[in-house]
Amino acid sequence: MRAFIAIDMPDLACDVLSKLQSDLPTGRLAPPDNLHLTLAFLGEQPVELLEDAHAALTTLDLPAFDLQLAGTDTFGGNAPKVLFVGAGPNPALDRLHAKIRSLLHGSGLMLDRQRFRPHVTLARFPARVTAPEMERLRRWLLANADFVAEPFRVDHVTLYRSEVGRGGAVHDPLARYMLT
Ligand code: 3AM
Repeated sequence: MRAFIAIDMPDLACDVLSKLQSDLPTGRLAPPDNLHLTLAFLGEQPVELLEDAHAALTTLDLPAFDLQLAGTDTFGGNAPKVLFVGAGPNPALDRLHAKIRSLLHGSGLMLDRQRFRPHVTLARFPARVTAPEMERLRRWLLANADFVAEPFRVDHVTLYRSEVGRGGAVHDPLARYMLT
């Protein structure tokens, strides 16, 4: 089963992000139901291992905190793959990320070593983005570089199953872990 752990976007954040998406000049938009901030991508794993990970995650014992989405950027440099909204510096978010990784490692799940770049993906791009599209994207990024959302409370994280099909990924929540 392909799985990941993420922070869900509350309705208000979804509305703001959908509005940002609405004037995006190019790219395949992430559906509103799929908007999330990934904390850990577990990849394809045997169900037994995911059950162990779930048991470990039930011991998650961290406080709820506020999260502010801010800024827009792309991954992929000159060949952008993903357009996203970032998050301002947030030690509580970093602690949550580190704790989840450590719980997953403790349960036997090996994760890729990657720098944590907290983000909410708004759109994905095909392998080839044409020059006019790139120019429109550049303008959009300039116009939205100072984007700042209202902070919202993060009081849980969600374990998702991700099924990749022809129409994109479908995310099914499997379990929720509360922050107190
Ligand atoms: O948070 P986003 O939507 O950017 O890109 C995938 C998505 O991230 C990412 O996991 C999230 C839920 O699918 N993802 C997919 N394959 C990945 C991989 N091999 C990956 N992240 C890291 N390594």
